[in-house]
Amino acid sequence: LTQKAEFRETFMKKCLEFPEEEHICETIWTNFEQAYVGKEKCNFSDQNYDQLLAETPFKHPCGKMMFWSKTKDLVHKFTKKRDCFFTLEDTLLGYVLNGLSWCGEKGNNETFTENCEDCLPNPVSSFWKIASTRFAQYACEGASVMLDGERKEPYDSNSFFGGVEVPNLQPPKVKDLTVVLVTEEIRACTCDSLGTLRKDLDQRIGCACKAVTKSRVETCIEDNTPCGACW
Ligand code: N1C
Repeated sequence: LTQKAEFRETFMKKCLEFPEEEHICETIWTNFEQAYVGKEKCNFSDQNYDQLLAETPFKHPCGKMMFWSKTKDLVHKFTKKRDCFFTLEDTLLGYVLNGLSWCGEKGNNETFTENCEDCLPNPVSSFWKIASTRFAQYACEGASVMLDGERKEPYDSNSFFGGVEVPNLQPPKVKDLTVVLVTEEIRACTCDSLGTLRKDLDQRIGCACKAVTKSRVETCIEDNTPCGACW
């Protein structure tokens, strides 16, 4: 199997798991491929994904969004099989492309899955940048973010969350942000103590911080604690 055939199989298998109809996955694959095939992997433009994103609109409730930064495994364990929060990886494209790496090359129609991310912007970084932008723009009402309270700077203005998603939250559509700060020990937290978050977030968007221990979140995952009852 060529890298492309193997990559296509992975893509289709994950797409069908979602669960989508076969012809929809075929269409998405075609749009996905045309974004990067035959193009140089370096200096990649976000606009290459416009068609793909236009053909694959978000369908989850805009008032149940969960962002994250440096809490990838925990947040996905938490949102999985729950309908109270949706991360980008709980949407079709985010689910399919999470953990994958892809790029093309000028002059041929191959797909490569290695060394795709050794220059910036590349097809992978561009995808997460544009997908995160659109994901944040789609948010409404109350949004949440899970941050790692054990880091020196749980909120990093240079992360995808701080640099791309926070500036793309649209007030007055988005009313407030709940920060779920995951810690080892029980403690208090405020949005003002999270670096430049309060400054980076539009003044019209309210902000509340809730500290919750990692073991509490793990218990909520195990017990399938209902929405809103974990913190
Ligand atoms: O830089 P980050 O986290 O703050 O980005 C996370 C933020 C989330 O809210 C997502 O909506 O941005 C979105 N996002 C993804 O959904 C995603 N899936 C996989 C951003 N990045 C994503 N990845 C990969 O993880 C991607 O390759 C990028 O480089 C990392 C970012 O993880 P992070 O630094 O923990």
